Amino acid sequence: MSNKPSVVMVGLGYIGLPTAALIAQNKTYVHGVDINPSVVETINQGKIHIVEPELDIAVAKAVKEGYLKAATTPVEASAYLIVVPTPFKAKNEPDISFVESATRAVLPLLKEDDLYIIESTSPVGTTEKMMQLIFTERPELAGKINIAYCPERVLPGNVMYELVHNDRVIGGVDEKSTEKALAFYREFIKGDLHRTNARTAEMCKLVENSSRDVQIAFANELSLICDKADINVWDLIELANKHPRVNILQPGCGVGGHCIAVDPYFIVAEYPMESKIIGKAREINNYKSFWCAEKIQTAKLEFELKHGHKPSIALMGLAFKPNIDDLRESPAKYIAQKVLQNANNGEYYIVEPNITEHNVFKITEYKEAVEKADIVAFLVAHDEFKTLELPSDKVVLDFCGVFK
Ligand code: SAJ
Repeated sequence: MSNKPSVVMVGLGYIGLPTAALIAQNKTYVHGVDINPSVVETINQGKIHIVEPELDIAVAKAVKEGYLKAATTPVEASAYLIVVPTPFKAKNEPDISFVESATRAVLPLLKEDDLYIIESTSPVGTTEKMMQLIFTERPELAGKINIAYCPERVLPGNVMYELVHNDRVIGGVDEKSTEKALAFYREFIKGDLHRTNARTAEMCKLVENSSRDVQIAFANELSLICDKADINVWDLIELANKHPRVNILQPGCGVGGHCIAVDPYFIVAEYPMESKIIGKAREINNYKSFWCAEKIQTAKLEFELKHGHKPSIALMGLAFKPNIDDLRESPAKYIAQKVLQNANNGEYYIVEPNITEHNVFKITEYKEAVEKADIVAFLVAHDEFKTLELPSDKVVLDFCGVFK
């Protein structure tokens, strides 16, 4: 068997690396590309630079058996996958410059019949734009290569399972491209593969995450209303969800992570007049974090008025959601920063059981923090917190339903 790579994976991050490992597990040679030399070096040693269950084993095996190799530049292959970040610029506008530079890097290597797939979350029309770029630079390839968009939909923390078992939406720029991309994914994905065009596939990814954002915004809005109405929002939602066609999500400190708090802006930036609910949901979810910080501030002042001295405060959780160590775009982190800005010599205990240290926050063990603090504010519903026994003299602010 020749060990010529048949797949080039551009971008070895949270999605690119697991996907590369999965393809390599299938005994297909994968050449991974990343601009960061230390990432390349780590992977070539059979190690990983991100936290994701089971990924370490898969990468170690793929590298050891010679099916996965990393480098800073691409080589010739028959399929090219673009799995790079699409951040946003000022004014929440999507920035597709990484997709473009990844495309330019593989452009000289493309040949007739090759497959070029974008997986990066992208604004609608990006795949067509990249097709134009490819055909402008390589006019002899027009209509002769297969170009498609296929978003991933895996949940951080469960990536290795979901990559294989989730359904996928595959949209080519023409039917032949869709079929070729479908045949490619069928080799390693057990979920159903659904055919569409590139624009619909791009919008589908954005809509999935916007839908979740809008639903969480509804729950967060209810939490604000219930706070004024003196109603327990958790009880309310549980009761409303007894209706056979109602399924309200859970309120929290806001929405974090690299996906749900970002992707809706890709729609709003392009279609501002039409995407009223999607834009408003972003505002509500962002406001919820601000509101939580204000609530802590108010509790602090009330305590001082009542007791004549400043309270000590425990901030419970920094991650962007329960039971992970990922602090990216975390509302809890935002709240902690905001509260500490107004710290005014008060005593604070910052808790995050899933990390041991942080370059800004001094981390305190969670039981110790609860014991020492007068005010305990729950920002993330980590499992460890649920069994805590809280003495009745503590002021408890449960923003995320730890004790619902
Ligand atoms: N959250 C709530 N209330 C809820 C559910 C979530 O406040 O009822 C908050 C979480 O605490 C967190 C944020 O929402 O701050 C996002 O968490 P999440 O678990 O909903 O989603 P992510 O960001 O980990 O992953 C999402 C998933 N998308 C959907 O569920 C529609 C995942 O399938 C996508 O692959 C991923 O985004 C992505 O990469 O786009």
